[in-house]
Amino acid sequence: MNKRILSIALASLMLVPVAGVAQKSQPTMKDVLGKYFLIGAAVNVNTVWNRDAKAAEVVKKNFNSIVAENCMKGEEIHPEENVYDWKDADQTVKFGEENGLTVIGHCLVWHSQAPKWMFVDKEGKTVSREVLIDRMYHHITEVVGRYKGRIKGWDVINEAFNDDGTYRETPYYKIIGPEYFELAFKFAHAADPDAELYYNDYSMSKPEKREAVCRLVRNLKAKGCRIDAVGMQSHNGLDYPDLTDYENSIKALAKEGVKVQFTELDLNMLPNPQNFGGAEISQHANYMKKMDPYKKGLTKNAQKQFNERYLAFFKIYKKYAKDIERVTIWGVDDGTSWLNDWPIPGRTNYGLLIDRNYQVKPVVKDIIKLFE
Ligand code: 9MR
Repeated sequence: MNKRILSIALASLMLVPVAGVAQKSQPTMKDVLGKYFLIGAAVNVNTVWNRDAKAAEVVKKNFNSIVAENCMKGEEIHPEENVYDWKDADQTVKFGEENGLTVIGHCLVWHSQAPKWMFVDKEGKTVSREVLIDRMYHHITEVVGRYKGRIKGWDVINEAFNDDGTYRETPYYKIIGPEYFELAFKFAHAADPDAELYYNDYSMSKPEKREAVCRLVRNLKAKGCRIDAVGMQSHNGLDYPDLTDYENSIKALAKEGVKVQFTELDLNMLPNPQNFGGAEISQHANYMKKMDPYKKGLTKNAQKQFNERYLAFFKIYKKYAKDIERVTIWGVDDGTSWLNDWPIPGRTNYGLLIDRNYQVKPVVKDIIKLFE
């Protein structure tokens, strides 16, 4: 071998291990946080069908769990009384299974995005209690039954309390009465006895709401219902929720004997109109330039606040890891996050841990360090 060939051969030998080592030395969230709890993302249909291939890659690399952002909601999956549209939901479950991701189901009973036909008869008149119970039974039985053994757990009821702890006056509540909670959990359990069952809500750190949900857990248990965990959605902002209140909710729920999940974590970086917060989807305000200050990117100061706030939440998740079953980010990347359109449409928000170019944000390294 002459000298030139020898030096090329040596150089290429050196490159291979160097590249290999470089890849291995970058653990992702699922590698490290995954030892404590499930770490997930809400996925949309473009991701699971690989139409957004970059999003699909980012999910596979960084997370070990998924939940459908929209396609398992009543309106989508059950558009008419005896008509189900399974294709996107089937694909979501398939995407999860093919990539070793634990699949979570969202959501069975929710007043918002409920199928339009659910609460009225053919003449448009409100249905009777018996009819609605029957419809709820069929909906839950079909949807949960179809994915029996393939979905780890279901958000059985979503957002059923007001922030002051009173029952939200949903059609389910008005037509059936508070008994609908127990019925929904029983129907879901019968359809897949091995599936975990959850109650899920936003603004869960508000003391009145926390107390109402703890009471719900006690009532359900007293009635012999299965309930494994409560989801604190965690659509957070820079100045809400109060972290002590947040921790108090984790403690209170754990005391009731259920696991805690952070089911829809994100961090709203934009100014909110007065009295907005939580995730009340019906809230809406018109676009104003001054409410959209970071079109070209966060300022240094805002970036610093973003990092510190995310770290504060993950410190709490580490502290209470034994009580926590799952942390799920609500979306994959900033570009497709619902926060760009709520409560003001068309803004540029930065609430997630993956940016618009599908790059994992720098704070993730520090989050990972917390758990190493
Ligand atoms: O992120 C979802 C968005 O794409 C939908 O338009 C919206 C409509 O209901 O629902 C969003 O997800 C909500 C979730 O299902 C329940 N908690 C609040 C979430 C944000 O609104």
